[in-house]
Amino acid sequence: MTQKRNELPSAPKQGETFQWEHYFTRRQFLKGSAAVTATALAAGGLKTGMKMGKSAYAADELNGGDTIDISTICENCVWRCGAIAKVKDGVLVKLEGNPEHPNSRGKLCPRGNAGVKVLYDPDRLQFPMIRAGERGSGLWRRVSWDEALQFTADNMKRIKDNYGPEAMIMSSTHNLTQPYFENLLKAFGTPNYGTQRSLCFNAMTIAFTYTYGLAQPGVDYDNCKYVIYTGRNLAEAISNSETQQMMDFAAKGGKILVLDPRYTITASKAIEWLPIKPGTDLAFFLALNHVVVTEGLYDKEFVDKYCVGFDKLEESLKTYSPEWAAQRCEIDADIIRKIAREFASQRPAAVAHPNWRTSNFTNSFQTQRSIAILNALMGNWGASGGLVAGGEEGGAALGSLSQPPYPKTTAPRLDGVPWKYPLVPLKYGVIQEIRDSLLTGKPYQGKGWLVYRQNPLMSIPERRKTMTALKNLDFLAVIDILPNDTAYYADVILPESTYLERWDPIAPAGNKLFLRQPVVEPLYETKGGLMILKELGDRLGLGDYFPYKEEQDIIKAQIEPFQIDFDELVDKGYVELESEEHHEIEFQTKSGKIELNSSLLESVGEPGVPEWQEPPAPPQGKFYLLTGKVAQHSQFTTQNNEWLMELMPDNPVWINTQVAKKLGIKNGQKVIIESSVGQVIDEALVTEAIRPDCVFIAAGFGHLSKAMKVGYNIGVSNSALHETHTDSLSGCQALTETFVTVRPLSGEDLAGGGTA
Ligand SMILES: Nc1nc2c(c(=O)[nH]1)N[C@H]1C(S)=C(S)[C@@H](COP(=O)(O)OP(=O)(O)OC[C@H]3O[C@@H](n4cnc5c(=O)[nH]c(N)nc54)[C@H](O)[C@@H]3O)O[C@H]1N2
Ligand SMILES: Nc1nc2c(c(=O)[nH]1)N[C@H]1C(S)=C(S)[C@@H](COP(=O)(O)OP(=O)(O)OC[C@H]3O[C@@H](n4cnc5c(=O)[nH]c(N)nc54)[C@H](O)[C@@H]3O)O[C@H]1N2
Ligand code: SF4
Ligand SMILES: [Mo]
Repeated sequence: MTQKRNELPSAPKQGETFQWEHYFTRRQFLKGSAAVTATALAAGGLKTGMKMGKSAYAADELNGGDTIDISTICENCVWRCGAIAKVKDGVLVKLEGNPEHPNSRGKLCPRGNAGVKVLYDPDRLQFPMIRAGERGSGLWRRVSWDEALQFTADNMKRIKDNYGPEAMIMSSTHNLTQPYFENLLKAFGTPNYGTQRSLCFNAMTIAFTYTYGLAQPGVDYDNCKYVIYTGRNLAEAISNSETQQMMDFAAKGGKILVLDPRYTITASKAIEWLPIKPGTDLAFFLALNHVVVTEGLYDKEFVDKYCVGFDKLEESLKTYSPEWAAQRCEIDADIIRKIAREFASQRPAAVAHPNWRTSNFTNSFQTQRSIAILNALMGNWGASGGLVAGGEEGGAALGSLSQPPYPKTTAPRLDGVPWKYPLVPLKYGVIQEIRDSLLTGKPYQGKGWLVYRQNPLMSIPERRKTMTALKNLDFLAVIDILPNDTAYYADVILPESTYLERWDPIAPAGNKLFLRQPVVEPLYETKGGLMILKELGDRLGLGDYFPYKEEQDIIKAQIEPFQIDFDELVDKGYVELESEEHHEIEFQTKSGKIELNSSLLESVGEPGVPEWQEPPAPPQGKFYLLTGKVAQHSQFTTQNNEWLMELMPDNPVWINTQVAKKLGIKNGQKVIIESSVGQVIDEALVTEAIRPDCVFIAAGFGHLSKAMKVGYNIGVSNSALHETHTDSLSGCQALTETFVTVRPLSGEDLAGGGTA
């Protein structure tokens, strides 16, 4: 393949070996790159206290006015908002929200706006490469696509021939091409599939599935009167449309109660913020349910008609009085009683939000069960102002290309699903167990790992352990857009085109079908994921499972049942289908009803109704380590985005004012934070906005990849501190069960210091 004209003169030639971090200097790139505007960023729907800085160069580029609009879909997080790309002379100058898309409602969040910088990041992956030195040495050889794909296929075949297909692990975080990634792993014949879900929402989705038969209900905000968020921080952990709905709800005086040990921006929108003791939300909800049931405040008619197991629930709740709960969650019994009464008085327009990343404690699953049950007691399902079907559920049945059936796999899964985790769905998995299996060799030794759109080295707790596990592998391949940390330690890297340069499968949203399409010509030697997977499949002898020549073949097959004109779809970016008819209430549980008492839990020897599980608490002198999202960054990926790094350049550790005083720690001072598995040095952010027994470090920073020149070694990684705790029922990791010490950094520490 010939070199593209947009390559830097310093880029290695094909076949050349190079030291990664020595290439692609930033200054050179900026001169020749697209002009971008910082006002694009400021157009975001949220106020983030942003500064205008060096990215304001060429800010008047838009003034010419002769841009064209192309509709596509954002990929800077999993919410996938509709976006309008403003393109001038083949250069993307600005991204805006598509008013027709229900997830963006016309606005992009700061990360969505900064998508321009994803496309024009000089550090992004530019061509396929194969490792040419020790793992992690940064020595690589630039190769052709043919060589990289053949190398990947040969290694996968070698592993299959020598150890069976199950020795090959494949993992991916939710994305539009994921069904084709799953296609590859099923056709290849490995059961070992890892997703981000056990690091994220397993507790919530599994609890709601076994209660309602539905994983992720939404909220009818327009008619709702009262919402309780439990560690859900919508104002910063953004789900664009729902964040907007929450803000509107707050503005019109809707009652919001936030339970969070930290004063988040969401808490600042609430009428009541309760800095609950970490891990005790279960006690709080058991007590709410107790009051609602013992005082007869629940919707009896709804419960009789749609629920099973009320008697067992009633019996089990007897002991969980507000006084009992107050001793555990450190919220006054009177307040708990008052909240229960006020909340129930608004039913059915009263919602205990299902939340999202509920991976805090091993009792989070039972907390979520109690939350699901409280909603059932409010009779709010499908009611005005209550819970509604949403999230991953429903949607139009898209067409597909026909392909052969998959081979049968008989090997047990490395992650223990279902033999150790009988309740965890196969498509969720327990990825941290896969990592652990690589260290124990049990139930057998995994040999290869193909990672797609994921950064397990940063996102799985106990980073040092993950690093050892990766080094144990015979073969590690990564498909990404950035030189992420996992890629830096890989054997081969397959560079995907960014979401602004490629076609992906259709993304349904409400009753519309949206299209992701290239808004500019792909830069460099990158390819869309659908083509990478197909070409890999072809080389593995699995071509029949990828019966398409180009991405559009898939899209055309998907829209085939609806008689939609492809060109119209491309032009407009979406098509609207007829609204679906309203269906009768139907619960996809074993009993066909809402299971207050879960027969499924009983069938695996667990109590059918939630019981109190005492969470671990830090010993004297240690703190709960809280983690979470910030509005300016996405997970472990945007810390190389210059615009977003200007908004939030690092992640200081929050520590309570009184505690800091006692420990002799001043704001901005360097402190050393230590857990049983690692140690980091960070700056202290001394604040009243956190409980005295907690510290908080935002997720995402502290990158190990030297090829991410903006993000490398900036801030700290809390995955370096997190211990691995997993809930035996939902497989969800429990991040707040890590306890740390914090002390000022001394000269001695510096002599032997460093981060884990
Ligand atoms: N300490 C701590 N750990 C956590 C969390 C936390 O809050 N704190 N949060 C947890 C949660 S909720 C989750 S969901 C997980 C997330 O865990 P991961 O999914 O592992 O993390 P991401 O940073 O989202 O990884 C996304 C990767 O996809 C790449 N990428 C982005 N766009 C594309 C694309 O178009 N194509 C390709 N091929 N690659 C792309 C990015 O460059 C990045 O490398 O982490 C969990 N772990
Ligand atoms: N800007 C931005 N938005 C995002 C993301 C992003 O990376 N950036 N990621 C997306 C993803 S994948 C997800 S999963 C969601 C996550 O969305 P959320 O779950 O809403 O947010 P998090 O920030 O992960 O964690 C929320 C809070 O849990 C609190 N917490 C910790 N332990 C406890 C406890 O025991 N009890 C209570 N009540 N609270 C506790 C923490 O203090 C933190 O404020 O956000 C999504 N939206
Ligand atoms: S919430 Fe923000 S980052 Fe996520 S898809 Fe929407 S605009 Fe993009
Ligand atoms: Mo997540």
